[in-house]
Amino acid sequence: RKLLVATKNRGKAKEIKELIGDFFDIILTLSDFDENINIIEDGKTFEENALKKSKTIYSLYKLPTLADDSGLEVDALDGRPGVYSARYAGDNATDEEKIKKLLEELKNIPEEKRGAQFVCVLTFIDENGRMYQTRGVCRGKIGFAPKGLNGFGYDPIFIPEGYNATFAELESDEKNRISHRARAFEKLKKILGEIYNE
Ligand code: ITT
Repeated sequence: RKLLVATKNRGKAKEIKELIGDFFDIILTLSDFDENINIIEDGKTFEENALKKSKTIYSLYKLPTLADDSGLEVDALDGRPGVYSARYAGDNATDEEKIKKLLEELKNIPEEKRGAQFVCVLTFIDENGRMYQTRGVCRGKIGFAPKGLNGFGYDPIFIPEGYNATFAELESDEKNRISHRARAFEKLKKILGEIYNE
């Protein structure tokens, strides 16, 4: 069985492959099968954007399709950057530039007000065009300087609740036990188990 994953983000793609389990024999991401497609993510919610990405790819290929729309919601910024997390510092900005901009915006915010959460919404469309959506959240806080080399995106400044280390300081197995993406996958895997009777 084949799965198409509607993502161009390599950090995300790696985690998706680690988290999805044994339901699919072949997992392809956009860089494998459609590297030039450009899906405009203009939705106001993670749900809208994940649906748009998965629908676009499903309608072209009619194969099981998964999309992940995710982002970081910072309490002191009323939930920003949220759905704009990828483009927060401009369209072609690096992760380092995004992190720098966020730390600058939060420079006068004390530790107790630096709460934040990562959100991940997964949309799966099966071979018959049925759509399923799950959401996972991971609470934590924003550190004062980037730490760690693992992961991607905002991982070097996100300290998950109950830890004294950033996501980028955790081993990928550990992040994959507690992350927003892990939680969304726990729910999705129950659904996949029912669909595919495993
Ligand atoms: P695709 O749409 O191609 O999947 P993208 O990077 O544009 O890739 P999103 O629109 O969902 O994906 O943006 C999510 C952004 O939120 C992503 O670029 C990261 O900066 C951030 N993000 C999401 N999950 C993250 C995680 O687990 N760790 C760190 N940053 C994360």
